[in-house]
Order: sequence, then structure tokens, then C-alpha cells
Amino acid sequence: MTHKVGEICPGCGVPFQETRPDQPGYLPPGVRESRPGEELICRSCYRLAHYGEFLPRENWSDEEYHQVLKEALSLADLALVIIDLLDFEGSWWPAIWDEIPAEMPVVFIGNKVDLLPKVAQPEEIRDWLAGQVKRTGRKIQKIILTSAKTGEGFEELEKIVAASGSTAVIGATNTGKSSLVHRLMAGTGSRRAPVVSAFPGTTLGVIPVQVRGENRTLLDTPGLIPPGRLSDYYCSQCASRFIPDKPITSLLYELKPGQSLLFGAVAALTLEEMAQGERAVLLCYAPGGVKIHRTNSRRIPEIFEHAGDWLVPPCRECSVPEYANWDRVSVEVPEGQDLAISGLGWISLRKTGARLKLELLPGTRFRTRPALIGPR
Ligand SMILES: Nc1nc2c(ncn2[C@@H]2O[C@H](COP(=O)(O)OP(=O)(O)OP(=O)(O)O)[C@@H](O)[C@H]2O)c(=O)[nH]1
Ligand SMILES: [Mg+2]
Ligand SMILES: [Zn+2]
Ligand SMILES: [Zn+2]
Repeated sequence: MTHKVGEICPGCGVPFQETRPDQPGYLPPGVRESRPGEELICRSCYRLAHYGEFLPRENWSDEEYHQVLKEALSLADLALVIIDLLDFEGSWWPAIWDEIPAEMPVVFIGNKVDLLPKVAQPEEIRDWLAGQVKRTGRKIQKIILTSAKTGEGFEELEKIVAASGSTAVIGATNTGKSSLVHRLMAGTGSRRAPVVSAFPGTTLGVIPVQVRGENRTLLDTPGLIPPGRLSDYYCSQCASRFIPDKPITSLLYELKPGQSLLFGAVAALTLEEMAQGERAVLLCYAPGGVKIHRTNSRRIPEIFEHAGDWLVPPCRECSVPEYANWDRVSVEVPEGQDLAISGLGWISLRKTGARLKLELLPGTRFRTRPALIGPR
């Protein structure tokens, strides 16, 4: 199925409709006819772009997502698979390979490279990504680190995209697919632009962007919300707290057994035991919007109860299971490895391995992994 230009909202990809004002795609009756030739976006896109008001998408099932992805890939001859370097666990699901035809060339994009700490070496990060992809057995054409914000990596990416007729940009929500399309469009003369926002689920349908004067199309797509992503359990007003707006810094903490690090009131990490020595050294990598606090583990229930405004996120409006009902697991983290929490960030163990108790909302995913940013 192809979309004729003008049938769908170029902001979110939903077909225009004139009957349900509270739903995406709404344009008041007659508006399109009275403003021919104008680039109109639907009411919910307008409110999001101009007032930051977000309408969380309803009844969006995995089934629907797969359908839309299939549609985009059926129109494409190149796939850009995009992950968020700040949240690999929350933006990557290897099963995506099952959706992409085996013969379709794939470029793997590690986006938001501008947000990595300055000490991160691009070569090492690329090798790390290559190692992760290799385990899945899928051949890819290239790995490129990009920043849709600063333009890093786009010279290389643009050459590849220019050689392809139709390029689908796919990946989890909030990885920066629409931002990437924006940057690829710059200078192509196209005025149709997908809306970008910090809320997951901004793009709702396939948005074809025609490169003016050329027979080329970019296909922006909605993102899958990967299961178990911590940030998705909190309200849409908290969404921006989980998205860094400047390079993250690694914060170093030393913990003795029984001491804890609180990530807002959304995750708690307690040192149970070290492999050696008296203290464990933890480097924490988390978005600046998440306040980190060190305390004695016994104090956690009391702190969480009164976290209120100072230990954010969450905000007061968020409704999530209370602390007593969280998941509690003991995790062995070897020296030099990361413990990554999907949708939040990661800690890296230096000097000695340790056993940590991790407390999180039920269902939140985490894993230990080789350190993304090597010890220096
Ligand atoms: N610093 C930085 N921020 C980025 C980059 N790319 C995207 N963002 C931000 O990440 C958030 C999500 O960007 P979008 O382009 O809307 O992401 P998307 O993948 O299209 O998201 P959905 O449409 O919801 O699936 C926005 O706040 C962007 O400003 C980048 O390279 N660097
Ligand atoms: Mg988008
Ligand atoms: Zn729209
Ligand atoms: Zn909230």
C-alpha cells in the first residue's frame, strides 16, 4: 500500500480524518479544501509541536506495529536500523531481524552519539555494537554512529542513503528516527517533516518523505515500545527526565556493603558483597533528569515515601506499584562489566566485581554486559 501525498498527516503519519477531534489525524471539516497547497498537520501534531501537549496513543498493539513495519519495508530497498546509544537495552530487540527481508541491505545506526561522555572512543563504541550485532548472526552493511542533533556521522550516512531509492528508518520509540529523517531531508527541498518529541510514540504511521527533484523516498516509521523499558512505566510528563539533553557524565560512587544508590525513586541498587576490598567503585551513567542519591539501604522505604519533589522522577501524578511490591533480585556484576537497566542507564563496576541487590518496578528489564565505555 502506498500513501498518496496529502492523505496522511505529515507530522504523525495518521490518515487525516474530520470526525474525531480528540484523535490523531483530525482536521476540522473544510480546512484542507480552504487552504489548498498548504502543508497542514493534524490537531494533535499541532498541539504537540507548538504547546508540548501529548496525546498518548491508545490501543496500539504489537500486531499493529508489525503491520506498519511490514508496510514500510515492502516499500524500501534499504533499512536503517537505529538504536539509542544511551539506552541500548531499551532500544534494541534482535527479533527485528525477523521482520527485515534477508536480502535487504541494513545499516546499523547508533544515534545520539553527542550524548555519550567525551571519554567514549567512537572506534570502541562501534566495535562494541558490532559485537552485539554479531551475536545475532545477521549481516549488516555498516555501523555508523550519528547525532541527529549535531550532524555527526551524516556525511557517511547521506552517501549511502543517496544511492538507495527508498530508505526505511526503523527502531524503537524515541531513538531519534524522525530527527534523523529531518536531518537527511535538510537541503533536499522537501517541506513535509515528521514531528519530533521527547514523548515515546510520536510517529504513528509510515511517513514517506519525497526528496524533491529526485526519485528517492525516506520512510519514517513508528517505534515499537520494547517490553520492560523503565521509562515507559512513568507518566508522559516524566518522559523528558529519562532523555538526556546534554552529554551524560559518569558519576563515581564508592559503596560499602549495605549502602545503596537511588536513581530518583525509580530504581535502587544496594551493595551486598564485593569480590575483594572494602568498597566497590561504581560509575553511574544516567540522564541528568534522574537524581542520584546515596543512602543506607534501611532508609529506602522512608525516603521513597517522602521523595516528593526532590528525588525525581517520578512526579506526583505518576501511578505505579508501590515500593513494597517491586521486583528484588541479586545480581553478580564482574569487574569491568556494566549493569544496564532498560530505559534508565547503566552502572559500570571498576576495581572489583560485586553482588548487588537491584530493586525495580515489576517487569523492568536489565542485564550485565561488557562495559560500553572501557576503563581508562
Ligand atoms: N541529543 C540528541 N537528542 C536526540 C537525537 N536524536 C533525537 N533526539 C531527541 O530524542 C527524542 C526523540 O526523538 P524523535 O526523533 O521524536 O524519536 P523517534 O524515534 O522518531 O520517536 P517515535 O516517533 O516516538 O518513535 C527527542 O527529544 C529528540 O530531540 C540526537 O542525535 N541527539
Ligand atoms: Mg518519530
Ligand atoms: Zn498528525
Ligand atoms: Zn510522572
